[in-house]
Amino acid sequence: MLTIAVSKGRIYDDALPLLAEANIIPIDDPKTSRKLILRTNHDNVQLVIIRATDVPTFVEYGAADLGIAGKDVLIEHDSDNLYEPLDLKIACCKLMTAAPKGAPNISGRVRVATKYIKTAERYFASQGIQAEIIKLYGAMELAPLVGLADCIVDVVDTGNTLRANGLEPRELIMDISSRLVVNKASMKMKHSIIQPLIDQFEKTLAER
Ligand code: PRT
Ligand code: MG
Repeated sequence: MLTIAVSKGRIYDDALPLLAEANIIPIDDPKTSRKLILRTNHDNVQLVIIRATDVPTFVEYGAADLGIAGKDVLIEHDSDNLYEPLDLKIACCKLMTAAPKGAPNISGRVRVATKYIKTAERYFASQGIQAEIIKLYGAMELAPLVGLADCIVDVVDTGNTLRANGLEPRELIMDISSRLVVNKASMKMKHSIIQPLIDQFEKTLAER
């Protein structure tokens, strides 16, 4: 059995065409089904539908052989125990700082709300800025509005969510795309199915 971990939503939507090019077609649709394991057109290939932040964990522990995860999630997960053979160039966005529109840059200690605590810590340290990082699990945009933080670190696509909440993008931390990740043991034991899959993804991406 080959198990592929993906998250519902934008990564799933962008991964479907890639999987289809490799002739992997889910039978169930996560939008209408509550199943967390999706069968595919192959008896020996299944998808597990999990939270985006859990994908590296499933793959690292071998609960899934492969996974698709955002680079934002991977750098925050921060593990050497995963192969990352391919940039799939899907679910692209930017990891940025954002602050209330027009607010002056903070000098001295800055309070930052984010779910990317390790990444934010590293970023502000690299800039020589003293930062107090406040971990949130969602709705980061709210934090500066209610005085919880001076700024946030979050992923931005169109910027509409920032604008709708009176915030503006400030510094680019990193361009983000989703990556294929592979369990190290699976890469060895299931090489004869995983390598052709990687090759097919690569071919599809090259033709795009
Ligand atoms: O939603 P959930 O809490 O389950 O988890 P998640 O937010 O980690 O998962 P999901 O599916 O929303 O995102 C999965 C991956 O998609 C992320 O890890 C990123 O690599 C990537 N990605 C690409 C994005 C976006 N674009 C994006 N726009 N992830 C989140 N967003 C958010 C953004 O922060 C904002 O709140 O979507 C909202 C709309 O963005 P704007 O800028 O277009 O308004
Ligand atoms: Mg989300």
